Amino acid sequence: MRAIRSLSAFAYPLIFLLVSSHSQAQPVSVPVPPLSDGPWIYETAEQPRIRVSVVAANLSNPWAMAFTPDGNLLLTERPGRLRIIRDGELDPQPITGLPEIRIEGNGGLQDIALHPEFASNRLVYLTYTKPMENGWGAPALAVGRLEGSALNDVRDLIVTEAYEGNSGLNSRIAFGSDGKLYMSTGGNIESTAQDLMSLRGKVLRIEDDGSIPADNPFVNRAARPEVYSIGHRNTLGLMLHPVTGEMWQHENGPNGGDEVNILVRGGNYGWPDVSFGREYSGNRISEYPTREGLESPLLVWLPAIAASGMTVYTGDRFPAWQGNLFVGSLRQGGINGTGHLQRVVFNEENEELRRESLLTDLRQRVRDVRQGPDGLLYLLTDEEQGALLRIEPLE
Ligand SMILES: [Ca+2]
Repeated sequence: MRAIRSLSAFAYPLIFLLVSSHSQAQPVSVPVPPLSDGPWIYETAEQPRIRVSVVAANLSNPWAMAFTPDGNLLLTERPGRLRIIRDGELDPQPITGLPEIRIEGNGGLQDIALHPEFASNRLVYLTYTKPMENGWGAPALAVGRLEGSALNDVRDLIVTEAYEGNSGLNSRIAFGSDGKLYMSTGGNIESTAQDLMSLRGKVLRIEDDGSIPADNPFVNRAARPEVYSIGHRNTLGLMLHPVTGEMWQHENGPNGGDEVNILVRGGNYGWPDVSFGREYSGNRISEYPTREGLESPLLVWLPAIAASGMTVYTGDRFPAWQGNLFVGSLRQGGINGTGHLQRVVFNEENEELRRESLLTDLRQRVRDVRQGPDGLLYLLTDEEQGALLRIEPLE
Protein backbone atom coordinates (compact mmCIF):
# COMPACT_ATOMS: atom_id res chain seq x y z
CA MET A 1 0.00 0.00 0.00
CA ARG A 2 2.82 2.29 0.90
CA ALA A 3 4.57 1.47 -2.37
CA ILE A 4 1.43 2.21 -4.38
CA ARG A 5 0.92 5.51 -2.64
CA SER A 6 4.46 6.63 -3.39
CA LEU A 7 4.06 5.50 -7.00
CA SER A 8 0.90 7.55 -7.44
CA ALA A 9 2.59 10.54 -5.85
CA PHE A 10 5.24 10.17 -8.51
CA ALA A 11 2.84 9.45 -11.37
CA TYR A 12 0.44 12.31 -10.75
CA PRO A 13 2.79 15.13 -11.72
CA LEU A 14 3.95 13.04 -14.69
CA ILE A 15 0.37 12.65 -15.94
CA PHE A 16 -0.23 16.35 -15.34
CA LEU A 17 2.82 17.20 -17.43
CA LEU A 18 1.69 14.96 -20.29
CA VAL A 19 -1.79 16.47 -20.28
CA SER A 20 -0.63 20.05 -19.94
CA SER A 21 1.83 19.67 -22.83
CA HIS A 22 -1.22 19.46 -25.09
CA SER A 23 -3.15 22.34 -23.58
CA GLN A 24 -3.34 25.86 -24.89
CA ALA A 25 -1.93 27.38 -21.71
CA GLN A 26 1.37 25.56 -21.68
CA PRO A 27 4.07 28.24 -21.62
CA VAL A 28 6.85 27.41 -24.06
CA SER A 29 9.16 30.37 -23.79
CA VAL A 30 12.57 31.76 -24.44
CA PRO A 31 13.89 34.07 -21.72
CA VAL A 32 13.08 37.73 -22.27
CA PRO A 33 15.69 40.15 -20.95
CA PRO A 34 14.30 43.38 -19.45
CA LEU A 35 14.07 46.13 -22.03
CA SER A 36 17.12 48.36 -21.65
CA ASP A 37 17.03 52.15 -21.98
CA GLY A 38 18.08 51.99 -25.63
CA PRO A 39 18.36 53.48 -28.17
CA TRP A 40 18.94 50.67 -30.63
CA ILE A 41 20.28 51.03 -34.17
CA TYR A 42 19.27 48.57 -36.91
CA GLU A 43 20.16 47.92 -40.50
CA THR A 44 17.01 46.94 -42.37
CA ALA A 45 16.31 45.46 -45.78
CA GLU A 46 15.10 48.55 -47.56
CA GLN A 47 15.31 51.52 -45.21
CA PRO A 48 19.07 52.08 -44.64
CA ARG A 49 19.41 52.65 -40.89
CA ILE A 50 16.81 53.18 -38.20
CA ARG A 51 17.00 54.19 -34.57
CA VAL A 52 14.52 52.87 -32.01
CA SER A 53 14.19 54.78 -28.74
CA VAL A 54 12.04 54.70 -25.61
CA VAL A 55 9.52 57.56 -25.40
CA ALA A 56 7.84 56.34 -22.20
CA ALA A 57 8.71 53.39 -19.95
CA ASN A 58 7.07 51.69 -16.97
CA LEU A 59 3.72 51.39 -18.71
CA SER A 60 1.50 48.59 -17.46
CA ASN A 61 0.52 46.32 -20.37
CA PRO A 62 -0.16 49.20 -22.79
CA TRP A 63 -2.67 48.21 -25.46
CA ALA A 64 -3.53 51.00 -27.89
CA MET A 65 -2.80 54.64 -28.70
CA ALA A 66 -4.25 57.66 -30.49
CA PHE A 67 -2.60 60.94 -31.44
CA THR A 68 -4.68 64.03 -30.75
CA PRO A 69 -4.73 66.97 -33.22
CA ASP A 70 -3.05 69.17 -30.58
CA GLY A 71 0.04 66.98 -30.50
CA ASN A 72 -0.70 64.83 -27.44
CA LEU A 73 -0.85 61.06 -27.29
CA LEU A 74 -3.53 59.07 -25.48
CA LEU A 75 -2.75 55.47 -24.62
CA THR A 76 -4.61 52.67 -22.89
CA GLU A 77 -3.24 50.22 -20.34
CA ARG A 78 -5.07 46.90 -20.15
CA PRO A 79 -5.47 47.00 -16.34
CA GLY A 80 -7.92 49.86 -16.87
CA ARG A 81 -6.04 53.13 -17.14
CA LEU A 82 -6.14 55.80 -19.85
CA ARG A 83 -2.89 57.79 -19.92
CA ILE A 84 -1.85 60.96 -21.70
CA ILE A 85 1.53 62.16 -22.97
CA ARG A 86 1.71 65.95 -23.27
CA ASP A 87 4.76 67.60 -24.90
CA GLY A 88 6.57 64.27 -24.71
CA GLU A 89 5.95 63.83 -20.96
CA LEU A 90 3.78 61.06 -19.55
CA ASP A 91 1.30 62.48 -17.02
CA PRO A 92 1.72 60.33 -13.88
CA GLN A 93 -2.01 60.68 -13.20
CA PRO A 94 -4.36 58.59 -15.37
CA ILE A 95 -7.41 60.20 -16.99
CA THR A 96 -10.39 59.98 -14.61
CA GLY A 97 -13.98 58.97 -15.37
CA LEU A 98 -13.55 55.54 -16.97
CA PRO A 99 -16.27 52.91 -16.50
CA GLU A 100 -15.74 49.87 -14.25
CA ILE A 101 -13.52 47.43 -16.16
CA ARG A 102 -13.02 43.68 -15.73
CA ILE A 103 -9.38 42.67 -16.36
CA GLU A 104 -9.34 38.88 -15.94
CA GLY A 105 -8.06 36.75 -18.83
CA ASN A 106 -7.26 38.76 -21.94
CA GLY A 107 -9.86 41.38 -21.05
CA GLY A 108 -9.46 44.91 -19.73
CA LEU A 109 -9.22 48.34 -21.29
CA GLN A 110 -8.46 47.86 -24.97
CA ASP A 111 -8.69 50.05 -28.04
CA ILE A 112 -9.09 53.80 -28.41
CA ALA A 113 -10.30 55.95 -31.31
CA LEU A 114 -10.91 59.67 -31.57
CA HIS A 115 -13.97 61.10 -33.28
CA PRO A 116 -13.02 62.48 -36.74
CA GLU A 117 -14.06 65.90 -35.37
CA PHE A 118 -12.31 65.41 -32.04
CA ALA A 119 -10.74 68.89 -32.27
CA SER A 120 -14.19 70.44 -31.78
CA ASN A 121 -16.22 67.75 -29.94
CA ARG A 122 -13.45 66.07 -27.82
CA LEU A 123 -15.15 62.64 -28.15
CA VAL A 124 -13.04 59.60 -27.22
CA TYR A 125 -14.21 56.03 -27.93
CA LEU A 126 -12.88 53.13 -25.85
CA THR A 127 -13.42 49.39 -25.96
CA TYR A 128 -13.23 47.46 -22.71
CA THR A 129 -14.42 44.37 -20.88
CA LYS A 130 -17.57 45.18 -18.95
CA PRO A 131 -18.27 43.14 -15.79
CA MET A 132 -21.68 41.50 -16.22
CA GLU A 133 -24.24 40.06 -13.81
CA ASN A 134 -23.34 36.46 -14.67
CA GLY A 135 -19.83 37.09 -13.28
CA TRP A 136 -18.12 37.13 -16.67
CA GLY A 137 -17.03 39.94 -18.99
CA ALA A 138 -18.51 41.32 -22.21
CA PRO A 139 -16.66 43.31 -24.87
CA ALA A 140 -18.17 46.80 -24.74
CA LEU A 141 -17.78 50.20 -26.37
CA ALA A 142 -18.06 53.49 -24.47
CA VAL A 143 -17.77 57.13 -25.49
CA GLY A 144 -16.86 60.15 -23.37
CA ARG A 145 -15.79 63.76 -23.72
CA LEU A 146 -12.16 64.49 -22.83
CA GLU A 147 -11.90 67.71 -20.82
CA GLY A 148 -8.49 68.33 -19.26
CA SER A 149 -7.58 65.11 -17.48
CA ALA A 150 -11.15 63.84 -17.15
CA LEU A 151 -13.44 61.83 -19.37
CA ASN A 152 -16.95 63.24 -18.86
CA ASP A 153 -20.46 62.19 -19.94
CA VAL A 154 -19.26 58.59 -20.35
CA ARG A 155 -21.87 56.16 -21.68
CA ASP A 156 -21.92 52.72 -23.30
CA LEU A 157 -22.80 52.52 -26.98
CA ILE A 158 -22.46 48.73 -27.35
CA VAL A 159 -22.49 45.97 -24.75
CA THR A 160 -22.14 42.46 -26.20
CA GLU A 161 -22.74 39.12 -24.50
CA ALA A 162 -20.70 37.63 -21.65
CA TYR A 163 -19.85 33.92 -21.86
CA GLU A 164 -18.18 31.70 -19.32
CA GLY A 165 -14.40 31.92 -19.64
CA ASN A 166 -11.86 34.65 -20.07
CA SER A 167 -10.89 34.36 -23.73
CA GLY A 168 -12.17 36.08 -26.86
CA LEU A 169 -12.58 39.38 -25.03
CA ASN A 170 -10.46 41.46 -27.40
CA SER A 171 -11.88 44.27 -29.48
CA ARG A 172 -10.66 46.99 -31.82
CA ILE A 173 -12.38 50.09 -33.17
CA ALA A 174 -11.81 52.41 -36.12
CA PHE A 175 -13.78 55.06 -37.99
CA GLY A 176 -14.33 54.29 -41.67
CA SER A 177 -14.15 56.62 -44.66
CA ASP A 178 -17.98 56.63 -44.44
CA GLY A 179 -17.81 58.24 -40.98
CA LYS A 180 -19.25 55.10 -39.30
CA LEU A 181 -17.59 53.47 -36.31
CA TYR A 182 -16.51 49.84 -36.76
CA MET A 183 -15.95 47.58 -33.73
CA SER A 184 -14.60 44.04 -33.73
CA THR A 185 -15.58 41.50 -31.08
CA GLY A 186 -13.77 38.29 -30.16
CA GLY A 187 -15.52 35.11 -31.19
CA ASN A 188 -13.30 32.16 -30.43
CA ILE A 189 -16.20 30.68 -28.53
CA GLU A 190 -18.26 27.82 -29.90
CA SER A 191 -21.02 28.89 -32.30
CA THR A 192 -21.06 32.66 -31.80
CA ALA A 193 -19.15 33.82 -34.88
CA GLN A 194 -21.70 32.40 -37.36
CA ASP A 195 -24.74 33.32 -35.20
CA LEU A 196 -26.41 36.47 -36.52
CA MET A 197 -28.16 36.96 -33.18
CA SER A 198 -24.82 37.20 -31.35
CA LEU A 199 -22.62 40.28 -31.33
CA ARG A 200 -19.49 38.14 -30.75
CA GLY A 201 -17.10 37.08 -33.52
CA LYS A 202 -18.24 39.99 -35.65
CA VAL A 203 -17.33 43.39 -36.94
CA LEU A 204 -20.12 45.79 -35.93
CA ARG A 205 -20.94 49.13 -37.57
CA ILE A 206 -22.70 52.03 -35.87
CA GLU A 207 -23.15 55.79 -36.13
CA ASP A 208 -20.99 57.95 -33.88
CA ASP A 209 -23.89 58.22 -31.38
CA GLY A 210 -24.47 54.44 -31.27
CA SER A 211 -27.52 54.35 -33.55
CA ILE A 212 -27.79 51.83 -36.39
CA PRO A 213 -26.99 52.92 -39.97
CA ALA A 214 -29.97 52.17 -42.24
CA ASP A 215 -27.67 50.57 -44.83
CA ASN A 216 -26.20 47.94 -42.50
CA PRO A 217 -26.35 44.54 -44.23
CA PHE A 218 -28.56 42.67 -41.75
CA VAL A 219 -31.11 45.39 -40.93
CA ASN A 220 -34.70 44.04 -41.03
CA ARG A 221 -33.51 40.43 -40.92
CA ALA A 222 -33.39 37.86 -38.14
CA ALA A 223 -30.11 39.34 -36.97
CA ARG A 224 -28.60 41.95 -34.75
CA PRO A 225 -28.70 45.09 -36.90
CA GLU A 226 -25.25 46.25 -35.70
CA VAL A 227 -23.59 43.35 -37.56
CA TYR A 228 -21.44 44.28 -40.57
CA SER A 229 -19.37 41.10 -41.15
CA ILE A 230 -19.35 37.65 -39.53
CA GLY A 231 -17.14 34.61 -38.98
CA HIS A 232 -14.25 36.30 -37.15
CA ARG A 233 -12.17 34.60 -34.46
CA ASN A 234 -10.18 37.10 -32.40
CA THR A 235 -9.60 40.43 -34.13
CA LEU A 236 -6.58 42.37 -32.91
CA GLY A 237 -6.17 44.76 -35.84
CA LEU A 238 -8.75 47.02 -37.50
CA MET A 239 -7.97 50.08 -39.57
CA LEU A 240 -9.14 52.40 -42.29
CA HIS A 241 -6.64 51.84 -45.10
CA PRO A 242 -5.24 55.36 -45.63
CA VAL A 243 -4.85 54.91 -49.40
CA THR A 244 -7.70 52.67 -50.55
CA GLY A 245 -10.36 53.75 -48.01
CA GLU A 246 -11.19 50.10 -47.28
CA MET A 247 -11.56 48.64 -43.80
CA TRP A 248 -8.74 46.18 -43.15
CA GLN A 249 -8.94 43.68 -40.32
CA HIS A 250 -6.67 40.98 -38.99
CA GLU A 251 -7.46 38.15 -36.65
CA ASN A 252 -5.55 35.55 -34.71
CA GLY A 253 -5.98 31.97 -35.81
CA PRO A 254 -5.56 29.24 -33.20
CA ASN A 255 -2.27 27.36 -33.79
CA GLY A 256 -1.38 29.07 -37.07
CA GLY A 257 -3.64 30.80 -39.53
CA ASP A 258 -3.51 34.44 -38.47
CA GLU A 259 -5.04 36.34 -41.37
CA VAL A 260 -5.47 39.82 -42.84
CA ASN A 261 -8.88 40.45 -44.42
CA ILE A 262 -10.38 43.28 -46.42
CA LEU A 263 -13.87 43.75 -45.01
CA VAL A 264 -16.85 43.71 -47.32
CA ARG A 265 -20.42 44.50 -46.33
CA GLY A 266 -22.14 41.37 -45.02
CA GLY A 267 -19.08 39.19 -45.66
CA ASN A 268 -18.58 35.83 -43.94
CA TYR A 269 -14.91 35.27 -43.02
CA GLY A 270 -15.37 31.62 -42.18
CA TRP A 271 -14.59 31.04 -38.50
CA PRO A 272 -15.02 28.41 -37.08
CA ASP A 273 -15.94 26.47 -40.23
CA VAL A 274 -12.74 27.05 -42.20
CA SER A 275 -9.22 28.19 -41.27
CA PHE A 276 -5.64 27.81 -42.40
CA GLY A 277 -4.79 27.06 -38.76
CA ARG A 278 -4.76 24.05 -36.49
CA GLU A 279 -6.14 23.36 -33.05
CA TYR A 280 -3.62 23.59 -30.21
CA SER A 281 -3.66 19.77 -30.21
CA GLY A 282 -2.31 19.88 -33.78
CA ASN A 283 -5.56 18.82 -35.53
CA ARG A 284 -6.59 20.74 -38.61
CA ILE A 285 -9.53 23.10 -38.15
CA SER A 286 -10.94 22.19 -41.54
CA GLU A 287 -10.02 19.96 -44.47
CA TYR A 288 -9.93 22.96 -46.81
CA PRO A 289 -8.82 26.39 -45.57
CA THR A 290 -11.45 28.26 -47.59
CA ARG A 291 -14.46 27.60 -49.75
CA GLU A 292 -16.95 29.12 -52.17
CA GLY A 293 -19.17 31.73 -50.56
CA LEU A 294 -16.70 32.62 -47.81
CA GLU A 295 -14.26 35.52 -47.90
CA SER A 296 -10.64 34.37 -48.23
CA PRO A 297 -7.87 36.20 -46.42
CA LEU A 298 -5.55 38.58 -48.22
CA LEU A 299 -2.63 37.31 -46.20
CA VAL A 300 -2.01 34.34 -43.87
CA TRP A 301 0.66 33.67 -41.26
CA LEU A 302 1.84 30.08 -40.88
CA PRO A 303 3.15 29.76 -38.26
CA ALA A 304 1.11 32.31 -36.37
CA ILE A 305 2.69 35.55 -35.19
CA ALA A 306 -0.15 36.45 -32.77
CA ALA A 307 -0.75 39.58 -34.82
CA SER A 308 -1.77 42.74 -32.97
CA GLY A 309 -2.06 46.33 -34.16
CA MET A 310 -1.73 47.44 -37.77
CA THR A 311 -0.87 50.50 -39.80
CA VAL A 312 0.00 51.35 -43.39
CA TYR A 313 2.90 53.76 -43.63
CA THR A 314 2.17 56.91 -45.69
CA GLY A 315 4.71 59.42 -44.33
CA ASP A 316 7.83 60.91 -45.92
CA ARG A 317 10.38 60.05 -43.23
CA PHE A 318 10.84 56.46 -44.47
CA PRO A 319 10.55 56.75 -48.28
CA ALA A 320 11.33 53.05 -48.81
CA TRP A 321 8.46 52.03 -46.52
CA GLN A 322 5.64 53.96 -48.15
CA GLY A 323 2.57 51.77 -48.65
CA ASN A 324 3.99 49.00 -46.46
CA LEU A 325 1.84 47.26 -43.88
CA PHE A 326 3.23 47.15 -40.33
CA VAL A 327 1.83 44.57 -37.90
CA GLY A 328 2.85 43.86 -34.31
CA SER A 329 3.64 40.30 -33.23
CA LEU A 330 3.11 39.05 -29.68
CA ARG A 331 4.92 35.76 -30.30
CA GLN A 332 5.88 33.63 -33.27
CA GLY A 333 5.15 29.96 -33.83
CA GLY A 334 3.58 29.44 -30.40
CA ILE A 335 6.77 30.33 -28.51
CA ASN A 336 6.63 33.13 -25.97
CA GLY A 337 9.42 35.69 -25.99
CA THR A 338 9.55 35.99 -29.78
CA GLY A 339 7.46 39.15 -30.28
CA HIS A 340 8.58 41.69 -32.88
CA LEU A 341 7.37 44.02 -35.63
CA GLN A 342 6.54 42.76 -39.12
CA ARG A 343 6.67 44.73 -42.35
CA VAL A 344 4.79 43.46 -45.39
CA VAL A 345 5.33 44.79 -48.93
CA PHE A 346 2.58 44.52 -51.53
CA ASN A 347 2.46 45.18 -55.26
CA GLU A 348 -0.14 47.56 -56.71
CA GLU A 349 -2.76 44.78 -56.77
CA ASN A 350 -2.33 44.17 -53.00
CA GLU A 351 -0.47 40.96 -53.70
CA GLU A 352 2.24 40.14 -51.20
CA LEU A 353 5.88 40.53 -52.31
CA ARG A 354 7.93 40.08 -49.14
CA ARG A 355 7.94 40.25 -45.33
CA GLU A 356 10.59 41.50 -42.94
CA SER A 357 10.80 40.85 -39.19
CA LEU A 358 12.12 43.85 -37.26
CA LEU A 359 13.30 44.40 -33.66
CA THR A 360 13.39 40.64 -33.04
CA ASP A 361 16.26 40.84 -30.52
CA LEU A 362 14.17 42.98 -28.14
CA ARG A 363 11.77 40.00 -27.72
CA GLN A 364 8.90 42.34 -26.85
CA ARG A 365 5.20 41.66 -27.38
CA VAL A 366 4.31 44.40 -29.87
CA ARG A 367 0.65 45.18 -29.18
CA ASP A 368 0.08 48.27 -31.29
CA VAL A 369 1.81 50.17 -34.09
CA ARG A 370 0.75 53.57 -35.44
CA GLN A 371 2.15 56.31 -37.61
CA GLY A 372 2.61 59.58 -35.72
CA PRO A 373 1.74 63.02 -37.10
CA ASP A 374 5.52 63.55 -37.39
CA GLY A 375 5.76 60.70 -39.93
CA LEU A 376 7.57 58.40 -37.47
CA LEU A 377 6.39 54.98 -36.32
CA TYR A 378 5.33 54.32 -32.72
CA LEU A 379 4.98 50.95 -30.99
CA LEU A 380 3.58 49.74 -27.69
CA THR A 381 5.14 46.72 -25.98
CA ASP A 382 2.52 44.76 -24.05
CA GLU A 383 4.59 43.76 -21.04
CA GLU A 384 4.20 44.32 -17.29
CA GLN A 385 7.02 46.81 -17.76
CA GLY A 386 5.78 48.00 -21.13
CA ALA A 387 7.04 50.90 -23.19
CA LEU A 388 6.18 53.31 -25.95
CA LEU A 389 8.89 53.08 -28.62
CA ARG A 390 9.61 55.41 -31.54
CA ILE A 391 11.30 54.44 -34.81
CA GLU A 392 13.09 57.15 -36.76
CA PRO A 393 15.44 57.19 -39.73
CA LEU A 394 19.12 57.64 -38.88
CA GLU A 395 20.54 60.19 -41.28
CA1 LIG B 1 -11.11 33.52 -42.10
